[in-house]
Amino acid sequence: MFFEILTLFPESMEGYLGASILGRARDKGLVRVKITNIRDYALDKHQVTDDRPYGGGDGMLMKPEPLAAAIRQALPGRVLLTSPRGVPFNQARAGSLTGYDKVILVCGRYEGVDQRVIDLLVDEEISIGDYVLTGGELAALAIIDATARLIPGVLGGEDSSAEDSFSQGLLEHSHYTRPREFEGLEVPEILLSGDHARIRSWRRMDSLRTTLANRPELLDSADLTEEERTWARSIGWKPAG
Ligand code: 4GO
Repeated sequence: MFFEILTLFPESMEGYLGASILGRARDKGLVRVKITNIRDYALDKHQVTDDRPYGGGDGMLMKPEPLAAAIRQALPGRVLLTSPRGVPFNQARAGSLTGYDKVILVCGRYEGVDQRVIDLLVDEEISIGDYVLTGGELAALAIIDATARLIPGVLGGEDSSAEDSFSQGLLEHSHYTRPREFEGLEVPEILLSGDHARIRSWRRMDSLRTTLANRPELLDSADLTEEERTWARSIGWKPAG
């Protein structure tokens, strides 16, 4: 899969993309990343990329011509703009993006981009959460990271992402490694038992418990057995509707 990032701050991206799992995925040729400096497409002598908003107001906008030229040279591909106005990014959207050969990520700066570039060239505006960043770069990295790790071969195991948080509609169960006792806290006995059926059911209950505590709304759309629903109610879940 090929990601092309359009940014005014190319130097901010390479460190993260070159490290660890993503770096190895690139070395293996499973993921290709190109970082394009939008400023290279500003054709005036001073390579201006910003301008003042029509209608007034604070701050500057990305002017349309350099941005449109940068996007057009990257086509064909699925064009995403990272923006707090976008549709929420989630695990399902990451999964859908793996269906494209090329994803072009436009990183906004200043107060945002001229709407006509969005109307003409952007396929979807995506938000990584309800907060405002100084630029779209971190959001683009999050989208690339979440998507790339779903590509077969990028993570270690055969199907290493299958038990992630969200992939079953619930948050993931807790994890423990050695030592058996750490600062007075013991690893749950069941995990040492070697009884895989009981371990599976402990993990499922832990997952339900954590989801109820942190993201109770997820339980309403999770695929739960009648037994699990009864148990979740017994620990305080109040189903919606
Ligand atoms: C994306 C971009 C937040 C997100 C951004 C987000 N802030 N929640 N900032 O995905 C236009 C100029 C947007 C800075 C950019």
